[in-house]
Amino acid sequence: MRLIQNMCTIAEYPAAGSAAAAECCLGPAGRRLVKIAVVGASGVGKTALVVRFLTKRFIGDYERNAGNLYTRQVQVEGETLAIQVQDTPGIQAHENGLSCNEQLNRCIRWADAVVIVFSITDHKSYELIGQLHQHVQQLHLGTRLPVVLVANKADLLHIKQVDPQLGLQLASMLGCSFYEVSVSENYNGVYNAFHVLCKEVRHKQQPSGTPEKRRTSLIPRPKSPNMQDLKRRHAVEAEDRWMGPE
Ligand SMILES: Nc1nc2c(ncn2[C@@H]2O[C@H](COP(=O)(O)OP(=O)(O)OP(=O)(O)O)[C@@H](O)[C@H]2O)c(=O)[nH]1
Ligand SMILES: [Mg+2]
Repeated sequence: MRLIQNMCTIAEYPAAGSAAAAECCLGPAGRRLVKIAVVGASGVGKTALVVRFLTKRFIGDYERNAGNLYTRQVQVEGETLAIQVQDTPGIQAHENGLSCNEQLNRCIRWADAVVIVFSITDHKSYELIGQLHQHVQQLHLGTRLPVVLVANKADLLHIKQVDPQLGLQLASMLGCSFYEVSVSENYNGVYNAFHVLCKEVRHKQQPSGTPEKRRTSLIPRPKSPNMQDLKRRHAVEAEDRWMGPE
């Protein structure tokens, strides 16, 4: 996947049912659009992750609870896609459930794929993953939503509260991909997490061997004679001509 420069920031993601949301599958210039929401507890590095993915840079100090929508073009498997990444405010777990307001729910419903982030330095952020994953799935009932679980701050092993191995186990239990990353120190893991999501969405939107593809391969093409055919035909015709008079 290759990122194409020219990022723009939009203050609000389109509300469900709005004209912008209706264009859900097509981005600028009619490109296939992939919409990704990044969710997780407060302070786990959601904004840092999004900024790192889009700019390759780690700044270290980010606006808290930012809810920006970033638009960018990316290349995935040879196709240029329009990608929208929605950063979200931190979620907290309460006794009676998660603190997901309607705006956040709208954002999760809007998304084609979700990145769920926790920090290995914050056990509470890990504890709410199960509930959060369930909540995300409930908002997408009837579809298999591509989800990636990201364990961030891998550079802070000396103050870890969660063994990254637990993240891997949890991801396989939830049936999603898992990436242990350090947004501050390593770009590759961040890139891979988004790349795998874009690929999954792309395959979901256009599964390989779609009727369109199969139809073209099933239509018998008129055979154009190759050189050997032509030589053979020419030889037979010459023979016929030569044999003819006899
Ligand atoms: N050491 C280290 N610090 C990180 C890493 N990722 C993020 N941080 C720091 O963690 C803090 C929180 O990062 P944010 O990106 O603001 O976290 P957030 O999840 O967006 O937080 P909210 O918007 O408040 O929900 C910042 O001080 C970041 O610099 C990392 O991989 N390693
Ligand atoms: Mg943030």
